[in-house]
Amino acid sequence: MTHCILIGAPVDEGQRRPGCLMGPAAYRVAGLASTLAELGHTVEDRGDLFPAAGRGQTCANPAVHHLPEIVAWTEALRAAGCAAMEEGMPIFLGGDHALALGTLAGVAAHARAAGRPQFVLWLDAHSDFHTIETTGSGNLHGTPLAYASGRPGFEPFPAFPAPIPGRNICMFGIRSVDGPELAALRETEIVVNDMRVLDERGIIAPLREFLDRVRAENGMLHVSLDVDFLDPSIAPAVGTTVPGGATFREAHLVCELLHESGLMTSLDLVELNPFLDERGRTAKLMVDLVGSLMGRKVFDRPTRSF
Ligand code: NNH
Ligand code: MN
Ligand code: MN
Ligand code: MN
Repeated sequence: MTHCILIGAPVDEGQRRPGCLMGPAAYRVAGLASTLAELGHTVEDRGDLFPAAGRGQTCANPAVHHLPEIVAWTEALRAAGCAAMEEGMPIFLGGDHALALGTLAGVAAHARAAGRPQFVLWLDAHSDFHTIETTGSGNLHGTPLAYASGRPGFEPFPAFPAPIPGRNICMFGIRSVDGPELAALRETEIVVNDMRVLDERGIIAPLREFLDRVRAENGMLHVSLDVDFLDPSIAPAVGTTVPGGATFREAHLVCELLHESGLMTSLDLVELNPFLDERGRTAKLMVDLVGSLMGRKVFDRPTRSF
């Protein structure tokens, strides 16, 4: 039984397609709290965060937009995330992926205080490894992993607490990487399980390799689930669809294995844009996946030790 703390983060300024601000409401309508409660968990919904006003920060890259607003979100989510880690498992209801600048900072601050290493599983079509200097779109939802890795070029943001080493970061589902991201990723030890790797090796082996390391090092594990990890045919409600995503069965398998591992300590649900959905099907699928992450299974079987 887990104490699940729902934190709404209606961030919409990290990209240019309005609608992600409706994400937290859509998860609530789709039954997230009752899904968790039916699995035997306690649920505390802390409502939606409301960040302070932006303070006018600027940067050299003219493409970047809404920088002060995203800095304010980062500060608010860092504080809320770090505090929630003391009391249970935060589930951050996005909101676009810029919210992970704050959630990663919050969980990393908590892990540092707890003396445990932080690990990150990034389920996404995109690597989100731009700095605010390299982003060509200027959309800050493409930057959180670079910030969490301690890359320079985030001066307007608070310094990241205990930058996360590349070998503690694992990407899954990647199929869209920009040139500057690729060049920077090559210099890191981040494990990039792109779609080619998943086609060749499947889900289980690469995920076990990563989870074994989390367990061996007694790590905290933050999972960041971007809707565009999923194939657009099953999850249309996202502004940045990329063909060739995870299938229904692959996505559920990831979630089931994560649950079996017992290692996940915090979760982001990001990029859902309910304005683009079809009768709530993407919101419902995301809630269904959270069900698998938190223990729903078709049939009881002995839990295999990882
Ligand atoms: N790499 C692109 C950019 O920075 C796309 C990022 N979009 C995402 N990331 N949806 O998950 O603009
Ligand atoms: Mn703690
Ligand atoms: Mn993303
Ligand atoms: Mn993405």
